Amino acid sequence: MNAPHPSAREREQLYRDMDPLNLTPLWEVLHALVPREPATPCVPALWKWDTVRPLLLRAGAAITAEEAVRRVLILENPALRGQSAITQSLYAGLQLILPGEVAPAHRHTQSALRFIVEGTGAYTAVDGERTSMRPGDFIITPSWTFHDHGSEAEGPVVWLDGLDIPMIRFLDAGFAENGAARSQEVTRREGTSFARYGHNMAPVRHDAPFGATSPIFSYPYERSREALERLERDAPVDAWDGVKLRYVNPLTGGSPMPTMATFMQRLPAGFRGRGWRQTDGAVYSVVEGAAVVHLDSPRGTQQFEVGARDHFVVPSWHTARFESDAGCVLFSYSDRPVHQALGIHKEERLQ
Ligand code: 1HN
Repeated sequence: MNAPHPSAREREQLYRDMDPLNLTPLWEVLHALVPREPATPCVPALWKWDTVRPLLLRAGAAITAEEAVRRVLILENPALRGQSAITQSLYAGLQLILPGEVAPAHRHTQSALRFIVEGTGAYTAVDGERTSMRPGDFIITPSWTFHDHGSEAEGPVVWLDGLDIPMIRFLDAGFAENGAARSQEVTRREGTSFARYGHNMAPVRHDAPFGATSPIFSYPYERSREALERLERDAPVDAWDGVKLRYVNPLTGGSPMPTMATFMQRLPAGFRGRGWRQTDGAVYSVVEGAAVVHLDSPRGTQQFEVGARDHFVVPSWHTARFESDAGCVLFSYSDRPVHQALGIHKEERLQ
């Protein structure tokens, strides 16, 4: 090898001299700091229900909900192992609760969503009000509200937990505390919040009880499904998304949680979607039916064949396209509200 150019040798000495002072030259890292376009380290990933479910049930035999506090298998992005993250900003896990169990009350700064995957008859209690869980229901735990879960079901109940854990960790802004009792005392009958806020009406003299988070804890699948079915029948189908609706905070029209947006969409039978990409990486739970997800990025092309209760992640700025022969319903969540609050959200739809 040739001897380094004098200026190169000088530079290396300069770097060595500044290093102990915790100084480093910007020009060596500038390109990576300000990429021409998003270059996420996250990779697409798929968790098939058939392979995850037996492990969840084994976890049910290995530890009680009480001992685990939350009996969850974390869906870790293969490129972010050890970070409890499915994207750079989002956490995802599958939680199991068995008949008679209680996951004890606590609260934390992190916002959580639950999307029910299997089983009926478990409940979550938020701020003294219980909500029953049914497959396809989308349920919210607002930041800093006490919550506990319990099950009076016949069999296992599993839901997807979506939290903004990596985001709150990044901001070093997390607090948590345990509740005084294992299960919260019930102070409002089930359905009270839904009656107050869930019918395109709102109490005349109530402020937002949970600040920036929706006052509705549960968005039942029955209603989302009905809306999607009607729109598939009676309105134009979008060439990229099929029929896609976003869940809203009824008091603001914005996302149900300040850090996470949630969506449900229906791909009609025979759907051949066009490609799109967006800056918000998204986590998907397949509710019904089956689809093929085509993914493209500079790293390559992939296809996921997905069916009911499978989970997958579409990272930031990866081009995705959906196809479905039999029809499919997809739930998804992302950090889009944060992108929008910062004025940096970007979406491209390919023709
Ligand atoms: C949590 O509180 C729940 O309440 C689930 O069910 C998953 C992951 C990390 C931190 C808190 C729950 C969680 C969590």
